[in-house]
Amino acid sequence: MGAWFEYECIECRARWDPHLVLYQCPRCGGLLEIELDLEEVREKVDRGRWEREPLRVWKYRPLLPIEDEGKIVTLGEGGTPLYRCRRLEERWGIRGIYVKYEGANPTGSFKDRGMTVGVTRALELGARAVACASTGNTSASLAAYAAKAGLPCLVILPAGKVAMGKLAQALAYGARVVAIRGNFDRALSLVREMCEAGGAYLLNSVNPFRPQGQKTLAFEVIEQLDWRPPDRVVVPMGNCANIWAIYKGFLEFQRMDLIKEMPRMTGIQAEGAKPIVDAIKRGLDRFIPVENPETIATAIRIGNPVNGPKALRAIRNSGGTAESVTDEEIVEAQLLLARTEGIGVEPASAASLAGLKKLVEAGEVDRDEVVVCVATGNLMKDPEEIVRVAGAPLEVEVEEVRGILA
Ligand code: AN7
Repeated sequence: MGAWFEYECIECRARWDPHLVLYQCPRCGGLLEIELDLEEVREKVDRGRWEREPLRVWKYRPLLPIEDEGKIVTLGEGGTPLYRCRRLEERWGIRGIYVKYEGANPTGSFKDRGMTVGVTRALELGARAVACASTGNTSASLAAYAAKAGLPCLVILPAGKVAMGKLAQALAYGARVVAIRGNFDRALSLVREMCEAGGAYLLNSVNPFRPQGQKTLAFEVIEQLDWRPPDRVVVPMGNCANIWAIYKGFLEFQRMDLIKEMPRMTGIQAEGAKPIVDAIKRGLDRFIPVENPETIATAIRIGNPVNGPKALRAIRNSGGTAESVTDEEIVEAQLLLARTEGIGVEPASAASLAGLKKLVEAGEVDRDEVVVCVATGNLMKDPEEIVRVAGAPLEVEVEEVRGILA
């Protein structure tokens, strides 16, 4: 290998120069991945120094495929808490439940891990603008990092289906925001065509530099659990990059002999948008896209996940599984997590916890396992449904308050 990292096609295994701008394999059209020369990485890692450094994405610089440290665009992402949920463990009778709280990232979701690397790469490759399609969080994150980098940013959203908090973020950070009368899948194919025709650098997760940043979640979990991998990691799936990225992180640590066992990667989708869950349950090699995806968890309202083939590999290669949850189960888990553990997450994030509960009740997950649920985004992103379910506050005249509270 010439450089210490290259593109590799997950289908035909062809390798490509990482200085090209590629979003798919030029030979077969397959999804691309970044492969590192792990021997070279190993030489750069000083384990003793590593363990003393605080958690954050760029702590793992030797495993992050960028070339010019002077170009790094960072808002201080990563280093999110891993909460042990003892009250939930007791309630559900499970040995270990942890929540990796990605809502603590600079723009409130896990996307920041990928964008710090992706936007840095955009600068390295000389991009003059960046773009994405989004159900909300990707656009909020990209808009912030583009602002920090001084790059113009275009985002295409499904009209009326992006939570208010996320929309406000993209607008505040100065992105050019276009809403189409169509769903996310349509928005992505549009922006992809535009980027491939030249112009902007595409920062959806078909760009394999994004998952390279997101894989640091796995590294942090391993360190936070004192180098003992959990039995299972449960991840909500939309476009399906994150479950792959986390799997990839564990795989790299395994290949570097830093861990022995690979956690079982377990993906959760919403009932109305579950092409990957269907493929896993029916043992299919390919998934069948869902025409009109629908769920209250708008972040994962995606019917044709571009990274589906990667998700199927992550789940199958790690001995994991997949499950779907209803909107009711999602909201119930969201409230439960907030009320028993003090952790505020958005609906899509609560899908991981709702899925864990369902899998344990079905006997598919052993109560003796230690499980990490990934809480991908912050409660404050998408507060409307919660206010509706939890009930608006009681509104009274000033003089009436004492009477009510007495
Ligand atoms: C909170 O922002 O696709 O399976 O455009 O915002 O890696 O797609 C968001 C996805 C889970 C799913 N949880 O992750 C977008 C977008 C939250 C999310 C997912 C998303 P992937």
